[in-house]
Amino acid sequence: MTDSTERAGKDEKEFTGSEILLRCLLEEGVDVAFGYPGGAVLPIYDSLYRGALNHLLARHEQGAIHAADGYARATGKPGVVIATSGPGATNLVTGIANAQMDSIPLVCITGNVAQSLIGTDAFQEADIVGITMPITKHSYLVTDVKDLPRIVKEAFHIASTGRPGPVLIDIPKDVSNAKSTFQYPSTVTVRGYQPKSDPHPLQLTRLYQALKEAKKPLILAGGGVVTSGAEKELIAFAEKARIPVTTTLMGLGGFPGQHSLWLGMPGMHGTYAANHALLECDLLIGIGARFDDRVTMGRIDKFATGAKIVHIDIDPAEIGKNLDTFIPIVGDVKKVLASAMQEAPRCPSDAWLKQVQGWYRQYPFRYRDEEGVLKPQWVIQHLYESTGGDAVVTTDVGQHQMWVAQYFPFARPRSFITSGGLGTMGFGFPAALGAQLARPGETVISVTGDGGFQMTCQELAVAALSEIPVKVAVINNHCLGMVRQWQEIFHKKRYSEVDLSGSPDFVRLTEAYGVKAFRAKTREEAVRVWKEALEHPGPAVVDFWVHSSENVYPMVASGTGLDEMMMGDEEG
Ligand SMILES: Cc1ncc(C[n+]2csc(CCOP(=O)(O)OP(=O)(O)O)c2C)c(N)n1
Repeated sequence: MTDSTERAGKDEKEFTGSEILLRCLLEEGVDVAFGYPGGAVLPIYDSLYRGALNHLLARHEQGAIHAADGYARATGKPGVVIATSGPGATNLVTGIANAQMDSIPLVCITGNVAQSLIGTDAFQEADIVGITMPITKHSYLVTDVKDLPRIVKEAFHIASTGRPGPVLIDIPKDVSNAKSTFQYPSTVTVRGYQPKSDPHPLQLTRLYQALKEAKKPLILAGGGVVTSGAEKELIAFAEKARIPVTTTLMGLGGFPGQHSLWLGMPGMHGTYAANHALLECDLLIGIGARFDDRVTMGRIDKFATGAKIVHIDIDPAEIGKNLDTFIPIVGDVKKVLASAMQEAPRCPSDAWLKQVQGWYRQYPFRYRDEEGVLKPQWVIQHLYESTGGDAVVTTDVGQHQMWVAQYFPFARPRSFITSGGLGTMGFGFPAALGAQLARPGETVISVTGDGGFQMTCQELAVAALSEIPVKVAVINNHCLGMVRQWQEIFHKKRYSEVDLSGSPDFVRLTEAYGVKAFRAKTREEAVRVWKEALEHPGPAVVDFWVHSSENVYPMVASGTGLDEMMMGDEEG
């Protein structure tokens, strides 16, 4: 890729590469960066010394990148992370892959050894551009300080346009020390990169024709709806054409969980209504969704077999990747739906709507309520009721993540922040810190497992020091719940390495960081301490000791059809 940039103003004064980088970040309107220093980024950190840019010192680079990711998901703006060469850079790898899988805009800045040392196995040298090539949207190794402004401009542009994703900028130490004048480009053009946002009118006409013919239409809305800010257009389109909507894990909040057309989440732990609608629909409109195996179970032969597939996505590579597509519509979901809602005909779907809404009412999520037992599902319901649903919720990965998806009906986009594609334990808590910084006046709750919390709980130091008032709800079942569940169901209860005995006392651990902590073992305690935690002006952790052998239901096993749902304890 090369540039064609217009220069804005000329300033003959010379700056070091690291000062130029700082100026570029400020030009981009970056209001917070997350990171961790080291030898190769000493010049960059020196330029941050005067505090022109708000920087948060994480306690691990993985914490820094997940925080930047949480910031990006909460705002839609690129998150920025800075790490040193070698181990600092490799500690970012999980976070980069995580952002790539969920199409999250990040600009990841790494230092590298001086160019004269590259390739010599120098101290703390790692080929981070090579390592992350398959998990970034784009990456740069800066070889000349004069290229830095153009590269930063391009990096923010690429990260945040089209299908967003992480962009890496690797800056050797000699480049950050070298001097040059500074001019920030006012425009950016990257050859070979022109994401198409307007849909082809012919494909839209085909869609309208298909809508006229469909008796059992269904919308499958994914994270692309949230990314493109298309929630209003989606509501208008679904209401006008009278089509029920199921939202994937990444799409939750992209369509209101209280809307009468909503059928809940589909797939492995989805609703009966959504899964059966997928089985029976005659027109399936995938919108910013990628038909992944947590929705299809990898059984394309059993998935929406009677349906014509319409696929709307900004990324042409997604179309036809998993399913044969009858009507491909490449474009920005918001623009596509804005056109479609004007002209879409009303589907002849009354009987179908009655049927799917009946399923939704008849088969709600259920769990066995037992006297004196603190159930994790009840805790999630309580988090919802105590906030009136008015909160940004992040999760980690595991059972608690699925219970949040099931029992916390999100009304707004960007209010549910979760690691959908990579399924990264350790994501949720630092992501909540980034989200809270992005949305200071709002209640931000990090729902996490006792396993996942231990992967990044060192970031409690950041919460304490910067007084970030995140409320952490540890759904503590004393085990790696989701793995335990699979071992129970698929490995004849041969529980192997899922017992988390030896975990610290989370209350004392949290207090050691200077953060307020509570524990609840009963409902009464849960109600009382959660209220206190919410009212506490600073960060707080609540350790909910929940029933440890609870399973997430319904469940569809990988490799089986959506018609083979295990309904669980409350089977009816
Ligand atoms: C980094 C990472 N390692 C391993 C896994 C596999 N894994 C998925 S869920 C899970 C259990 C999570 O346990 P916990 O955090 O306690 O949450 P729970 O399922 O009990 O709610 C594991 C180990 C993962 N998703 N991420």
